[in-house]
Amino acid sequence: RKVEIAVARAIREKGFLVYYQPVYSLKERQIVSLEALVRLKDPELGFIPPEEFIPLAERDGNIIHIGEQVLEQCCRFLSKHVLSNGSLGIRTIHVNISMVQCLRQNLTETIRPVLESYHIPPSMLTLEVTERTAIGAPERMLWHMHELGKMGVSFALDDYGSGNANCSYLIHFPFQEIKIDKEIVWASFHDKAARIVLENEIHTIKQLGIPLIIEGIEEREQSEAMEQLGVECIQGYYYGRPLPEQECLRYIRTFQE
Ligand code: G
Ligand code: G
Ligand code: MN
Ligand code: NA
Repeated sequence: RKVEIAVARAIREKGFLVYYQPVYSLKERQIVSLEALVRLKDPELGFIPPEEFIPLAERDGNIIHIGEQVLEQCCRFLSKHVLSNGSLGIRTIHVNISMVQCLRQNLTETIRPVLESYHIPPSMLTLEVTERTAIGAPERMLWHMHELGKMGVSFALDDYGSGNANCSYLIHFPFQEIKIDKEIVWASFHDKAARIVLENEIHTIKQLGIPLIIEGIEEREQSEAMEQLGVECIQGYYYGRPLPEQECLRYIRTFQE
C-alpha cells in the first residue's frame, strides 16, 4: 500500500532516479557502456528496492510511466554529459524493458521521439529484455526487435541462464548481445558442474559470434578467471557499482586517468 503511494507520487513528481553501472571491456581496458538502473527514494520510506516496486508497477501498468521517465533521463544524461564530452569512451547505454512495456506499447513510437529530441544516435541504445519477456510474447518481441532494429536500436538478452533459459532463444531471436546471469557466474567459482555449464554457455555464445557480458563480478580473482575463459566484457561491483549521474561521471573520469 505504502509502496504504491510512493510510486504514484514519484510518477506525478518525476521523482525516479536513474543510477548508472559501468560495463568494462577487458580487451580495451576501459568502461565502454552503462546500464541504467532505476531507483526510488521516497521522502517517508527512504530507498525502496526495485524488486519491491517494479513487480507492483508491472501489475498496475505504472511501469510504462517509469520506463518513459527512465529513458528520458538517460537521453538527457547522454546528451548533456556524455556526447558533449567526446563520449568518455561510452558507446552504448543499456535500458531494461519489461514484458508489460513490450505488450502494451509500440516501443518504436515511444522511443524514437525521445532519442530524436536529445539527438541521441539510436545505435547508442541497447534494450535489455529477460528470457521471460522474450518467451512470454515471442511474436510481439520479434516485431519490436525488427522495427527498432531498422532504426538502429540493439537488444540484449538479460539474465541468460537464470532458469527459463534454453539455447533455442539464441536461434529464434536476433539478439545483438547476451548477458549471463549472476547466479551461474557465482556458482561457477565453487561448483564444478556450474563452471562447466558456464564455460559451455560462453563457448556457444562466442561461436555464434554474439558479444557477451558477464555480470556479478566483485573481485579481481573473479575477473581474471573470466578473462581466462575468453570473456571480453564485465559488469559487476569490481568495476563499479550503480552510481548517480554525477558520481558515475567522476568515476568514469578517474578510471580513464
Ligand atoms: O540494481 P538492481 O537492484 O537495480 O535491479 C534490480 C532489478 O530491477 C533488475 O532485475 C533490473 O532488471 C530491474 N530494473 C532496474 N531498472 C529498471 C528499469 O528501468 N526498468 C525495468 N523494467 N526494470 C528495471
Ligand atoms: O537487470 P539485471 O537483473 O541484470 O540488473 C542488474 C542487477 O544486478 C542490479 O540489481 C545491480 O545492482 C546488480 N548487480 C550488478 N553487479 C553486481 C555485483 O557485482 N554484485 C551484486 N551482488 N549485484 C550486482
Ligand atoms: Mn539488466
Ligand atoms: Na540481469
